[in-house]
Parts: sequence; structure tokens; C-alpha cells
Amino acid sequence: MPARRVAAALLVALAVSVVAACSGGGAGDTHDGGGKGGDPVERDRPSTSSTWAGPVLTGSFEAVIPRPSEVRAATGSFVLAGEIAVEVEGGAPAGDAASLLRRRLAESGVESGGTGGGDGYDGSPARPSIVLTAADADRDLGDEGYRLSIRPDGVEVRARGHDGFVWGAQTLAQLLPASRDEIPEGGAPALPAGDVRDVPRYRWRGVMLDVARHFFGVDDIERVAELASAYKLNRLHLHLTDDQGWRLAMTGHPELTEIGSRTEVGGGPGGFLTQDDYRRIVEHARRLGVTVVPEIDMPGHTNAALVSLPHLNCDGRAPEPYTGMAVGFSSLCVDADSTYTFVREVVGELAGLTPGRWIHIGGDESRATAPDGYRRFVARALETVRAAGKVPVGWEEIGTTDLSAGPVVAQHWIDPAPAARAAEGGAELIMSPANRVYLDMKYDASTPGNAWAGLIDTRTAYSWDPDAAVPGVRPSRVLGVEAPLWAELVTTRADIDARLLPRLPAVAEVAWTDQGERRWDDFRTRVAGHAARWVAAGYGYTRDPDIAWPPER
Ligand code: TNX
Repeated sequence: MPARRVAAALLVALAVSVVAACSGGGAGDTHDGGGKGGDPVERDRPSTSSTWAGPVLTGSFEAVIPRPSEVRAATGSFVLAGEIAVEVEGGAPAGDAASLLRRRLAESGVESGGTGGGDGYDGSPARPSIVLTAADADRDLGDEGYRLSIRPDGVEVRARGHDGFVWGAQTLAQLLPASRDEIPEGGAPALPAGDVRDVPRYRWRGVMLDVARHFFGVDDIERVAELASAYKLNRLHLHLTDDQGWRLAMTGHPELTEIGSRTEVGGGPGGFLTQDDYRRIVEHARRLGVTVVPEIDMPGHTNAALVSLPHLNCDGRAPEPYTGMAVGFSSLCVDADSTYTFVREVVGELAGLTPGRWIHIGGDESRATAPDGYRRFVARALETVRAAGKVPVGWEEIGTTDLSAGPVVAQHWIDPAPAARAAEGGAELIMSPANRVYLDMKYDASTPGNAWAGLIDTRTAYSWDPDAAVPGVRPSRVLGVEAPLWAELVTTRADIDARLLPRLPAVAEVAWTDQGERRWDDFRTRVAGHAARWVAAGYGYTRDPDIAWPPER
């Protein structure tokens, strides 16, 4: 039996003993499964409470998604009673993780204070604490790995970088109750004791939101970023422009939003992000460990730009606005110098607004561009992105061009041939196979969505190996995984939730957890328990019949 299974068995035993202790109702009942290590219940019993209902073990390491690399259970639990100190030690880059933890603790009804976020912890060593501390010597953790140690007398999160601390905090958050309603009056949540060491499989773990086909604003985008971060996804790719709309204000070309943002699929009002909106999203996501990757799709998928700026058309005449769902009919005029001036100005502005390393230039389905012109256009667009100090990303079609001029990332979605060519040409690959992770697809015939890439139930989204997604590509060329949500048929926040949950956590585990550590039968059991968290946090989800969900409340 692998160590993790033993740990799981121990935890189940522990949980049962805690529940028994709690329902026994006695103050001073042990909650540590009969182990040694002091009596944290006595120590933590709030003196003001007349009816101390005892600790409630609310989470288990088994339930954490994505499944951590290594878990070892220990004896006892850390009881979250009284005010918990959340402290950042020795200047570790953990302020955002500490704030996140305090936010989650508050949602669970736990008071917290502490250093590193300016909320006035007095430094008293007597209080039970969660300490975030640098693990610089532990090079194997990389920028995103973390260690977690939970003991009856304290919790420690160790990492080397900002994002590692955030992921450690997100694991802790999943051990907290889904909501304060889970804790009986006078009780307190308790975290199971144990050790976690956790490092991601892939560096790129993304979700894409199409805000062009239907517009979604700051709040909706930030909700997606929160969800991504909760499951340790570290990229939010925003598909900002398409035939149906241009969604980011450009100082140099106000027409793009004055005209090009006022349409969307089906004839709705459209909309756009101001540059301040965009900056806000980028900063909010950054604090959550998520890098925004903006996409300006070119030279095809450009009808909204062509409507707004007639000079981008070879004949100088603006086409009609487009609110349908077809693809492949528009193209920038790839032979005109003014097109490249436009690309330089737009990419330059976007690079200035974007602290992340990547700018996505699209490049997909340019069926209205002559192949020769397409190759020249892509070469110049990639060069423009590099000149702006960023690494270019493009859909797999860019693999039909010469990619040898510099670093580049290609995103596989439908055809392994250009994706493999891109990798041979030096590109790193993001795997977004449409028949696995296009989350705009229906789960089954009864749910709404697209269907051209097949039906994608949670099991299908979970059960594949990114290293094998494009035959013949060396695993070292596989940068990671991304799940796109195209929005032709996605019009509301509820639609976003239903498409992403539960499939996004499934994809997150594909991207984080080693292939040999993942099994559908096990994931399917674990994910059911997350529904209560989603609902408490205000997200809806699809009740995929393959998963034994708790009864609807
Ligand atoms: C293909 S994927 C597209 C998108 C559509 C999507 C709908 C890709 C690079 N292009 O333009 O929105 O299918 O499923």
C-alpha cells in the first residue's frame, strides 16, 4: 500500500474519532485519535464560551485538489479556536498568501491577525499560529512548490517564491470548512496534522476566457481568476478580440472600442475593459498567483478591428459588424505597411499594460489569409512581440511558419501536425486538445454548449496525458496545459460556472499532479466534496451524473 493510502486510512480513522469525540460533546474530550502531543483542546478552549462543543475536523488531505505530490499524516490536529496569528517570517514573499489565508479563515468564522499584512498582531508567542517562512535552501521546490506542516501547536508553510506560498495557502484553505455553518455553535474547525510536500508537474496551468464572443467584465473575470487560483492554475489567458468584438481600450486607437466593442454574438450590447479595468484584473490575479496572458487574435478573427479601422482592409472599406458564430472569414491586410504599424502600436500598448512575460497573437483559422501572406505576417508579429520585451504565444497554426527566430510558445488545439512542427521548430507547447479541454463543449447531450469537438464529461477532461497529446513531441517541450472557455454560447455568469465546474478542477489536477498519481475513480470521489465549497463561495456547477454529488440543498 503506498504511503498516501496509509495516510488516507489514518485520516479517515482520525476523522471518525474526532466526530465521535465531538458528538460525545464533552469539553476536554480528546480529538487526537488517542495519540500523544498534549491536549490542544484544553489549551484552545475559549474561556468565554460556556458550551465548548469541541473541534471539528473539517478537511482531509485526501480531499485536496489537485492531489499533492506527497502527504504524510501525523497525530492530532491544529484547532482554530481563539484568534489565530498568521505571521510572515524573515521577509518571505508571502504577504499575499497571508492575506488570502486571513480571508479564508474569516469565511470559516475564525478570527486571525498577524504580521506581514499590517493588521496589528502584537507578536505574542503564546497564540496558536500559522507561520509562512522562506525555504530558500530547498531548491527542489522551485518557484511554485511548497511544504506544509500541521501540528497541534502550529502550522508552517514553507516556499521559495510568492506563488509557492499562495499554493500552500490554497491547500490550507481546502482543509478549512466550506462555510462557517459546518461548525456547530461553540465549536471550532481543526486542521488534520500532517506534512505535505507539493510541486507541480507543469509550469503552465491555464484557463482561457473568451470575452470577445460575449463580453464579460471585471467581476466575472476576477471570479474566474479566484477559481483558477483555488485549484493552483497559474495562467489566465484572456481572448480579448475576435470577429464579434474588440474588448480592450487602446489609447492610440479609440475606434477599436468606440465602434468595435459594441457587438457580440446574437446582437447583444457588447462592452469593453478600460485600461484601468485591465490593470485591476492583472493585479488581482497576480496576488492570487495567476499571470494574465492577453490575446489579440491576428491576422484572422479580426472583423471587429476591420469594422473600426477601415485602413486595415486591403480595399480600405470597412465590412459590416458581425454577430454570428462562423470563423475564418476575416483577415488584416497582410501586405500593407500600415497593418504592421497597427500591430506594433497595439502590441506596444498591451506590453506596457502587462507585467506578465507573454503576449498571445492568436494566428488560428486564418482561412481568409493567403498562406504566403500568413507566414510573413506571423514572422513579423512574433518579432514585434519580442521587440516589446515579451515572449509570443500563438495557436498551433503558427507551426506552419518559420519559428526559428526566437523563443515562442505554440498552443495545440485540434491538429497534431502543425503543433509537432512548431515543437520541432523550437516552440514549447501548451496542450489544449479540443476533445479534452474545450470547456465550451457539452458534458453530454442534455447539457448546453458546443459539440463539434465531441462531448466532454468530467471523466474525459480528466483522463488523458498531456505528454502524449501530440505524438512524437519530447516531454521536455511540453510547457503545460490550458482549458479554453469559448463564449459563443456562454452568456451569463451561471453559464461560466456550469462549464467550468467540475471540469476545471479536473484539468487542474491533470496539469499539477504526476500522471502515475492520478486515477479517475479516486478523483471522482474527491471532487464530490468540493461542491459544498463552490456553493458556499457562490459558484454554480454541473451535476455530472458520473459523480456522486451530495444532495442538493
Ligand atoms: C475554435 S480554437 C476556435 C474558436 C472557437 C471555438 C469554438 C481556436 C483556436 N479557434 O474560434 O470559438 O473553436 O469551440
